[in-house]
Formats: sequence, C-alpha cells, structure tokens
Amino acid sequence: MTDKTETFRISRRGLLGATATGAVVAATGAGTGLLGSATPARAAGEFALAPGELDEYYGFWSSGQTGELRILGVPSMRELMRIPVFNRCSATGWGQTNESLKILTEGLLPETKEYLAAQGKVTYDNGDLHHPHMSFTDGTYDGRYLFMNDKANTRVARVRCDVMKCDKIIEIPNAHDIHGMRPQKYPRTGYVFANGEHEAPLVNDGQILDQPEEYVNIFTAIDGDTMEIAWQVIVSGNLDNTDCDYQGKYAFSTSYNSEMGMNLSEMTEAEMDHVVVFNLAEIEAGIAAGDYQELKGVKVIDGRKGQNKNYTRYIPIPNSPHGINTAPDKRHVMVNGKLSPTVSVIDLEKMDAVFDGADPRSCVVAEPELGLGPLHTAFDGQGNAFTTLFLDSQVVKWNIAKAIAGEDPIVSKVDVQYQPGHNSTSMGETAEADGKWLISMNKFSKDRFLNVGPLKPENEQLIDISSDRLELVHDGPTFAEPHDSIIVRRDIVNPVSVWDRNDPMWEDARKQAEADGVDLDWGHEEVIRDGNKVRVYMHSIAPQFSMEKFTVRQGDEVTIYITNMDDIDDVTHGFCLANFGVAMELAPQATASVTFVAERPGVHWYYCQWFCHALHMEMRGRMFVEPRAT
Ligand code: K7E
Ligand code: CUA
Repeated sequence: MTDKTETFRISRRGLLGATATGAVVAATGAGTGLLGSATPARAAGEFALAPGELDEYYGFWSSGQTGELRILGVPSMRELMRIPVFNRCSATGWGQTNESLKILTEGLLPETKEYLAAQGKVTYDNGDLHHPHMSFTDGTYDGRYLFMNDKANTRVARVRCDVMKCDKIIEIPNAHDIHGMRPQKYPRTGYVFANGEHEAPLVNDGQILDQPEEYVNIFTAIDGDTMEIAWQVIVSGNLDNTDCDYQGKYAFSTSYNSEMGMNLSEMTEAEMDHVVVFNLAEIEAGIAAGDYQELKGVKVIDGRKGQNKNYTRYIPIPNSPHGINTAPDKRHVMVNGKLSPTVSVIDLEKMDAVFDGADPRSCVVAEPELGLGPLHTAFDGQGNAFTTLFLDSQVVKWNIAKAIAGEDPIVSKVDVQYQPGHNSTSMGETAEADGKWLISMNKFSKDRFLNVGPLKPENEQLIDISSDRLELVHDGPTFAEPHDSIIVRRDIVNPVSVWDRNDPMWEDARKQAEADGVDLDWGHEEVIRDGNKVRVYMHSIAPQFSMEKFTVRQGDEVTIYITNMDDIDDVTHGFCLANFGVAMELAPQATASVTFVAERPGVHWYYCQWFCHALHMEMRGRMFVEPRAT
C-alpha cells in the first residue's frame, strides 16, 4: 500500500465515518471527486501479471440471477470463461442444443414439466445461482466436479471440471427455493447438502395458506456421484446457508426465521434464531430403520424441534444468522450474526455431547462482537478468520483462539467498497487454506467505476492477506450478481483442450447416427428422411462445413448434427442458421445437434459464428426449404 492510498483511505473514512452508506456518499457529492482524484496506485507485487503470464489460482464464481458459472483467474481477476448452467446462452447454444436441453429437462419434476408446457416451454430459462463449490476428497478439493444451487427454481446442478460443462441438473422435490449448498468434505463428496429456504406446507397443493404450523422446511442430501436425492429432513424454521464438518459426521444450516413468520416483522421478532445440526449417521440409521415417509419418491425424515430423536439439534444463535463456515482447523464453525454484531463460534468437539443431551448452547465457545452486519467468514489456515461486515462496509480479520480465550480478537479491519456479502480466501474452505488472497464480494460499486446508467455493476475487491495489514490491491466490476466464489490452486484443476469423440455428452447423437448408418468417426455428409423428420449429418473442418447445401421441405422437423473434425486447441467452430434463431458452439471433436421446424421456404444461409480461420467469413452454406405444396 502506498502512502497515497493510505491517505486516501483515511480521508474517505474521516469524511464518511465508520458506517458510511451510499446515501451519505450521494448526499455529500464529495465521494466521487475524492475517489476520482486519488486513484490507488497498483501494488507492484505478485498481483500484477504481465501479458501471457498465468494465474496461480482458478476462481469459480457464481452469477446470481444471471444463472451462469464464471471462471476467473486469481490474482489477476481476469474473467476467463462463462459456463451457462440455468440460463440460456446465445454463444454456445446452451438451452437450445439437444444435448443441453436433455440436461435442462430430464431432472425436472412431472408437475414442473406440465407447468412449463402450459407456457409453451420445455425448461426454465432463468436461474439464481448463488453458491458454487468443488467436490472434496479427504478435506480438500479434488478437481472432479463443481456443484451449484438455483434459488429461483429449486434446482442443483453439476459441472464437470474436465470439460467445464454442466452435465446434470436436478429439481429438488418437496423443498422450496434451494439456497445454501455445500459438498461433503470428508471422506469425500459424497453428499451434496442443499437448503430449502422458503417454508411451505409439506403437501403444497393449494389446501393450506395461513396455517404457519403446517409450514415446514426441507434439508436435502444429494448423492454427488449419481445426482439422485439420498434423503431429506423436515426442519423447523427456514434454512439459509449450510456447511459441514471435516469428520463426515455433521452438517449444519443457519435459520433466520425460526419464528416461521410470514412477513418481515414476524420473521425478525425473536432475539434468538438457530443453527440446525444434522447427524448424518443417525439420519442414515433412521432411514434404514424405516422411520420416514415417502414424498414424491424421496425418503423424508422428521427432524423438527420436539421430535425427541437424534437426527437434529437446534443451537440457539442471536438474531437472524446468515453465513456458516467451517474453519480449516477442522474443529470450529463460524455462524455469522447478520442482525447481531457477533459471530458465534461452535466447537465441534462438543457436538457429540449436545446429541447426548447437553445444553445445545454448550457447543458455542465464543461470540465475539466484530462490527455491524457480519455475513460470511473465510480463513487463512493460520488461526485467523475474515468476516464481512455488510453495514460497516469492512472486512475484519480476527483471531479464533483469542476469541475463545475471551480476549479482544480483532487484528485489523479494511474498508471495502461497498457492503460486502460473501468473501473467499485462497483454498480457504478446505484444510489447505493458504492465507494468500481474499476476495470481498461487494453488493454495491457506487462511485468506483464509470457511470453506466441506473443499473451499476457490483464490485469485487482483491485483498492481499499475507500480512496483518490487509492490502486492497484490485477493484473488479462484475455483472449481476455473483454471491460467492471459491479460489482453487491451479494444480488441482486440469481440463482437457479437445473433446473425446466418445464423451457421454454426444451419446445420443452417436446412437442416432448408428441407427441411421452414419459413421461419425469419418467425415460425413448425409441427409436422412424419416417421415417429416429430417436428420442432417455434416462435419466442420476449418474453414468449411462438409455440406455446401442441403434441401428440406417446409414443415419438416430438421435436426442438424455436426462433428467438428478439428482436433487442435482452440479451433472452435459454430453453426448459426440465420433467421431461424439457431446457433451452437462446436468445440474441437464435439458432435452437437439442434432441432427446429423448417417453416420458412427459400434459401437460408448457415454460417460459422466462432472466428476460426482467415476464411471464417467464407465458412457457410445454404439450406434450401421447398415450399409446401398448396
Ligand atoms: Cu448472497 Cu450466500 Cu445467497 Cu450471503 S448468500 S450474501
Ligand atoms: Cu469455423 Cu468460423
């Protein structure tokens, strides 16, 4: 940090005070001028990468209501890729190709398919992706999968890390609006835990509205290998965020509405809410012993308060806790107070006793006051925690052992711009937390960037945490609205550059080709007519499609299969059929397909829409649609 930056920071703090809000910035009008004139100097350290240099970490970012997953390089904060998941993607054809539609539709519940059909749709085209997390083996990331939730439409998705594409999306029955989601850390993933956030009647068929006692919430364990639901637990109160231990024994979720209120004043009435602790072995034993009801094909166990069973325990926690984060010491869990200025520290070594009947609060070994609006906590692996303070617009570094000893745990604070939600540290949610970088994911950017109109980007700030002096080194604008990120050492992530021709993603295309007597392993160009269904097989190799033209009839249902024969890094083609709303990505050695009804007679050009060659513009052909006989 240069002196200039320090001065800038002090003067801004002096001007706005410790609980600066955007309203104050706007009202004084001085914020913009100050910030504009004092550009923080870029720290000439490890953070600045020269062109061509590679990052040390992969960052996996959610995108909130955009519905996609993003990959950034850390520490450069360069955005490297977007992986469409719950959204419709114009560039890749996600949500349009047959391969993506299969993934987007096969995991939907029957009643959802009916609802969508009534809208003339086969799948949702929005999502709200909050929490991306990698699969674990033995307490650290294993580079197999990324899992993520969709709060908007109650789904959980999986992305394969070898090709960085989504391969499974499931809708979670019985639950409503999946929010918190975490993979099991030990012995491996294993389970993926998912919180239903919003309460609803257990059988939600329109018979019950204002009987809060009939409302429940559902915690779900998904098998991360098969992406099938393993079991569910009915709980009291709603569920917000979740995490689990490093022993494979417990998972736990925060609840900000233990009151089961239906409006704001009811939801925030009680002084204490709770964390629900799930005892995995007890739940598995209960299921095995038949102590469940089957609802929509899922085994659902009752873990509500007062059930007198050992499936769950309810730990009282001050007012509306939000984030919950297990420390890399494998022992302590931080529950972030949100409306309470505290973080409650749970000692997992005291949890067995709580299940044996000890006072639930006996596992809370510290509750330090850290500042206003604690939302999420990250770790450096050296006994320190970093908590975002939403209302204070700060990140506070504090020492866990000091908090437990009853000493002042606060090491330092750094201002962030502005109102942080999640933060994440390098490898910080694993046993290999390395204490190098912290990302503060701020909900408001206000005056930090050029004004782009009423809708502003969010701001994500990179902070060097290698010393006690938390050094802000980079501002990064992002589009709506990454909630959460993970920072993964690059040696753990090893994607391929070229598809395997036999990848499961192209299995349906291969089977259909085989049935049609077309050999996809050779250059192919075939038009197969099957009633009014027409299947067109062609390949691409820079700078040409193997078919310069083909003919179909008006009203035919046409499926185009294209195999990209190029097997060189980075030679991706595309297929865009103009004025048909059809476009898809063809990465090296991929076989992608798309289906449409040829309702437009005439000559229609298809072209390659991913720049691939000096003759990319010439990479095109014609579809001729013969008019229907009148
Ligand atoms: Cu935004 Cu993790 Cu959905 Cu906190 S959650 S901020
Ligand atoms: Cu092929 Cu552009």
